[in-house]
Amino acid sequence: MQTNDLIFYQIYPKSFCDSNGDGIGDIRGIISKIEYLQNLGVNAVWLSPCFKSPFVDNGYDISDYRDIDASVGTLADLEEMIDGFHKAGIKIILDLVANHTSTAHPWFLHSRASKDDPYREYYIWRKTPPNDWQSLFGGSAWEYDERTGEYYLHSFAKEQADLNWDNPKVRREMQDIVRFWVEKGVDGFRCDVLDMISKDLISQYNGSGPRLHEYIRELFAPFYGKIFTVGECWSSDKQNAALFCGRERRELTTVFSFHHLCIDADKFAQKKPPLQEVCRRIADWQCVMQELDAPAAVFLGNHDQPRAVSRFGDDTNYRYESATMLGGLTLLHRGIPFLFQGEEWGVANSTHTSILQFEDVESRNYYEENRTKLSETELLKRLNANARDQARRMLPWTEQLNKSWCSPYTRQNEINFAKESRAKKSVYAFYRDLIALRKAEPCLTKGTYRLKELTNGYYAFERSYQGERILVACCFEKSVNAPKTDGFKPILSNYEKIGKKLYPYQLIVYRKT
Ligand code: TEU
Ligand code: CA
Repeated sequence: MQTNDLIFYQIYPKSFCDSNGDGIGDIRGIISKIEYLQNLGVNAVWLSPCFKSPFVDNGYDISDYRDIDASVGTLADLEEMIDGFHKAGIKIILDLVANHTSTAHPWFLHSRASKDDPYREYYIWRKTPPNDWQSLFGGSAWEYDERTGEYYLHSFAKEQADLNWDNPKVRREMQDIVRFWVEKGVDGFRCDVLDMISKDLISQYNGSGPRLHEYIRELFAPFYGKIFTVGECWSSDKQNAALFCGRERRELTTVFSFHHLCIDADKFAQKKPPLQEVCRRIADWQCVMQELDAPAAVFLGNHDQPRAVSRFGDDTNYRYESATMLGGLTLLHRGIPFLFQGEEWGVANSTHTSILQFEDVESRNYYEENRTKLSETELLKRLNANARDQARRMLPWTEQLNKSWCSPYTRQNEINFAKESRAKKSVYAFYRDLIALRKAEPCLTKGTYRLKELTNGYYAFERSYQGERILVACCFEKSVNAPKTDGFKPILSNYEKIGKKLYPYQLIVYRKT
């Protein structure tokens, strides 16, 4: 599959667009926005899970992989959506949650019923916990189940039981699910925590087990080269990137790597990361993937991250400038850009004043675990800055707050699509320009990447292809002297003025032929 020219847009179905006013985004809502996405210029969509689910982890706890949750629509709606995307020239990939199922999945109901059930070995049961692994959402990863007096492994919420991939039946089930959706016409998958499917229970670390690569290859073998696959692999680094993405490996199209988002180890306590360090890590990853001749997945946000403009930019004084500069980082690098819904309007974090306004299981657990250790003010500050809820609030299409399954976005009056689309100067308009530029310049889709300069004031990189060169300069928080640009002519900037200095969060794209 040709991947050079892909530009992805991630849709979080429950919060994207609500077509029937019940407060929950739905598939018919997505269908109604296909034209919007076409106008924006993206040509691929990643849809977060909308399968049958108790929604303990917002759909990442699946109870039926082949059906759609009634709260968001029907299978027929989804088929219509796939068709609609394809007619609009947009590829569509689904979320494949292979590491765990909901404990409401029939496999698990069988598995927990008795030790002799044929489904027992679908999950990971032990008489006593063989390690002290922690759930990523807090507490032990082992849950005691009274029915059979054993513990099962759950890397995430206790309602998300980890599958036993060492059981060949489980591997076959997952491959059948992949086949089911490929036959329905989907173009590929974003694979949830894929590097966790193989485990070594006596190791300290949950994931990256000894049979990981064998399982990935086996899962996609019948489809390799025909579908697009991006693995969410928190373990991916310089050393192992080749194992996931090396062409000869026949594993994945690309991986999401997270180094640039994990500068501070403590997720909730992290402060604004230095842009120089963020860009250094992006640049490093560009080089790693270029060396492999594989596309890098380029992104600054997703449904697990706070809003990029609030985290990396300045959503108060320079919201337009910083949101557009960050858009440049996502859309001008080598590889495949992934935009997260609302990013193209500069949607920022909102500020909430009570834990009840945070719905996410990770946020709630964090609050519970820390409420005796930290003050209420500190806890809310941390949640407002770093909770996943920030990415998951209903998308503000208009000024009006509509009914919403979660606590509403607090800046809707000021930041919304209606306003963005009316304004001459808007984040949205600039995103469209960036996307159009990317599509018009083979240098941006096919060109090589080179780090030109990285200082504590700005980042500059160059792309080049068949004698054409594009230079991108991104200024950080403060105005600094512009880099040398001999022979290059500016072709796009988020400021009208282009001078000897770069202004705060200024982005300038230059060309030389
Ligand atoms: O995320 C994996 C994951 O490791 C994150 O949950 C991460 O620990 C967290 O966001 C850090 O704050 C994937 C999905 O993207 C996420 O939405 C799911 O909750 C998780 O897997 C379980 O399926
Ligand atoms: Ca709805």
